[in-house]
Amino acid sequence: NVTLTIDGQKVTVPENYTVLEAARSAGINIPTLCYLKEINEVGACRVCVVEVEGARTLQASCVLQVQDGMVVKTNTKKVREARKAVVELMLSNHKGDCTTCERNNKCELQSVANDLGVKEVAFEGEMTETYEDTSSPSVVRDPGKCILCGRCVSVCSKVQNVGVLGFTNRGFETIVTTAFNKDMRDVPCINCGQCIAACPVGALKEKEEIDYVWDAIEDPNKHVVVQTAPAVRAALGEEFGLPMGTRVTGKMAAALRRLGFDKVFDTDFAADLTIMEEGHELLDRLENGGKLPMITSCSPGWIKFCEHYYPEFLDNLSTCKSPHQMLGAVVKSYYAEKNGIDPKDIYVVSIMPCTAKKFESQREELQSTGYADVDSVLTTRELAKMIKQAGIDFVELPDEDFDEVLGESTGAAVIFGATGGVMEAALRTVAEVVTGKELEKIEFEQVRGVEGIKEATINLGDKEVKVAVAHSTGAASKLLDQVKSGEKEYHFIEVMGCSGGCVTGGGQPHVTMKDRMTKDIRKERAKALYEEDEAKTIRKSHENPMIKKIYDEYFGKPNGHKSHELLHTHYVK
Ligand code: HC1
Ligand code: SF4
Repeated sequence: NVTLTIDGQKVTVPENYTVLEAARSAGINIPTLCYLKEINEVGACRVCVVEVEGARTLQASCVLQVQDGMVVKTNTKKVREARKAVVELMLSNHKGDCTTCERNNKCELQSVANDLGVKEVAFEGEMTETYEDTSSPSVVRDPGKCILCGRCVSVCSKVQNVGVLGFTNRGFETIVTTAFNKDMRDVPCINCGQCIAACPVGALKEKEEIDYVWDAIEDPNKHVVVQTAPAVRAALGEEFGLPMGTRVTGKMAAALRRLGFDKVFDTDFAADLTIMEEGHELLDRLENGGKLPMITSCSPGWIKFCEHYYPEFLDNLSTCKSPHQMLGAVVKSYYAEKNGIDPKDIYVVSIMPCTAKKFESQREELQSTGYADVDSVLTTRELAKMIKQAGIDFVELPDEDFDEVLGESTGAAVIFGATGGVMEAALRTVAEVVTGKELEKIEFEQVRGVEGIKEATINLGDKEVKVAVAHSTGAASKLLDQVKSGEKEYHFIEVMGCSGGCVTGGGQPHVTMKDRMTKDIRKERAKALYEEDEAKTIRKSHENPMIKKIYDEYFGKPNGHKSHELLHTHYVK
């Protein structure tokens, strides 16, 4: 440990701390903009400058290592003026349409400017010429709002190992863009939206689909069905001021009904269905010499990453569609037939924590009934906007249930939203199918938690099955490189495109810098899902009575003919 003095206060912290972290631990808030813990620590924006005794110039506290005996001042006239000047300069080249901006009231630039008491834009004049790129089905870029912090660039390259964003030009002309300034649609972006989550301002946002959904709801000829992903219930409450990790499943169902959806279903039902299909697919591959390791296929960012960067693993992907696509296909077949509704009149909306799901829903491979399985995908943030537009007092809503049959799910399904969850859910079912015996303990703790790559060896009767779990496509690259080189061997791998799994998907509520400093968002939100799992009476997918019913009435058996037609697909690049 080292002891330093910050604003006259003695502070003792671990020696690997920066001055910024030391100050925060002492309750002193130094503003930041370009700083993103462990991802973008570059000291570029200089909004976090402090005075250090003995140093001639102001120092960026986010990259300044603490030293024993250091004397730091964070609140002098010199510091305040320097910070203000930095922000004024940024504002002078920033499209300041705050009231109509996506990030109004959730913008880090706005709040830093406010906190510093910036009252006017000092250097108004010419602005860098830019245009909004709306070509991608998932991510919209507006460089006119970009403050060149580089957070998106670092996330895309360091965490996701994609690297389609970078700085171009010099000086005043500098912008963040793609190589050769190509449209987002034309670069190998995987649509994960992690750049959106990292952006402090409104320069990156999802492609909004709210108006299509309102139109469908208003259309008397449309039967509009909505489904919600596991991870949405763990984060939606944050948009209405509830603490991170508050589970709002019941209020969410109530809100959706009040918005006017005809049926409120749960993607979790289809997560159980996925486990039935994927579990049996794994057993079939193990027993009949199929392609191994089998790799999960529910995360569309990961699928696109595999197509672009690891095409040699395409045959390793499970042929299962992702759960929400399965549910869409089931709604437009089984549900349509049972209720005498023409599938052409059904409009399926998926509420997802993910921006890549927007791209996925438009894929040609995913239209098994002759219609798109899913018609619109809204992020958690977009759902919150609809609820606000409708004037619904979310916090005061009662808890309601999902609608019958396609709303019934188990604890195994809800943990899909956290890294390791699909693996654990699959193991709960596969273990019991193989051994014919009930598991004594259904929790597989080895695959839980936020470590980048997790491994376990599971005994299934007389078989030993080696499994691995990776989250973020960066971690997936490391794992796949080891598999490719023969260094590691597995039977079954779960990959989720985002670090932490769906709970921290690119469509989830934005998190303030203060919360980022003090909490691990991944853990807080995952906790809500594991709680819901524990609260469920049925916690294994194969025991879901409605899953049994749908196999009896419609699909026959897992991986049967009808399943293949509706629930499986093939990705060929
Ligand atoms: Fe996910 Fe999935 S878990 S991919 O992370 O398999 O988005 O939540 O809905 O489809 O069920 C996302 C979450 C989600 C699918 C399921
Ligand atoms: Fe990179 Fe993902 Fe953003 Fe695409 S969506 S630019 S892959 S971080």
